[in-house]
This record gives sequence, structure tokens and C-alpha cells, in this order.
Amino acid sequence: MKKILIINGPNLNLLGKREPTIYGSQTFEEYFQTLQSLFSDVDLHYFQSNHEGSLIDKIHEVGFTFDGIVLNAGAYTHTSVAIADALSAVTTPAVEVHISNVHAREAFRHHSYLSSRVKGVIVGLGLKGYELAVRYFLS
Ligand code: CA2
Repeated sequence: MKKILIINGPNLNLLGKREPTIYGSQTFEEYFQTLQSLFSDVDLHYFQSNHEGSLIDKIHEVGFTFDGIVLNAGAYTHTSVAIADALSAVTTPAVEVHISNVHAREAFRHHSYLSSRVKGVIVGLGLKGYELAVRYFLS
């Protein structure tokens, strides 16, 4: 059974509770249950933290044994050399996901320190992006 971890970064614990026009009205916990039903043959895990170091610790923890990491690092995407270094340091491949179309938003969201360290990037497709990223690791 493939082991895949979805990691959400800062403020994504507020999904479904604030700013529904940008980020939708479903909580990630609800959506994660849908994903678990959809991928019943996958050992799917979920981790969220608002802290950069905790995200890095989790990447290190799973990064040599899991088959894939689906990472939405939130605003750390645009600032964190440390998370980029963590992705480079591990052997598990990652896919970067953004719920909103970051390229249609403020200029500071257009650059990602992470994109060069991952297999691919999915932006702007809402929560569906996480499903597509999991599918990538199954193909
Ligand atoms: O579009 C995405 O998935 C982002 O990674 C979300 C980040 C943002 O900083 C990135 O530029 C793009 C922000 C996450 C904030 O999530 C919230 C969810 C609900 C309510 C308020 C914030």
C-alpha cells in the first residue's frame, strides 16, 4: 500500500471557516475524509502546522519512507529557503499544491522557493488539486 502524506502550512487550518470566496467553504478535515474514501487503497495521512520548523520536522520524518508528499506550504511557499532545503534533503518526491491561482493574485505570490524542488505544481483548482496530486503518485 502506498504511503502518502498531505501537508498543509500556515492558516490552512482556517479553510472553510474564513474567506470562502478565495478558499471555498469546506474544512480540510471534511475534504480529507472524502479523499480517504476515494483512495481506500492508499495509506493517506494528513498534517497541518502553522510553524515552519514543524513542517520541516515532518518532511524529515516521512521523507525517506513515504511514497509521496503533497505540500501546500501556504505563505511559506513564497519565503522559505528552509522548507526548500528540507525538500531537497529527503528522497520522497513531493508535489506542490495551491488552492487559489497564485499567478492571478499579488505579485509576491508569483514566486515559489519550493517549485524547483518538487515533481510538479498544481495551482488554482481548489481542493481538487490535492486529489490530482495524490493521483500523480499512484500512476
Ligand atoms: O492558494 C493557496 O493554497 C495558498 O497556498 C494559500 C496561502 C497563501 O499564502 C498562498 O499564497 C496560496 C494562504 C492560506 C490561508 O488560508 C486561509 C484559509 C481560510 C481563511 C483564511 C486563510
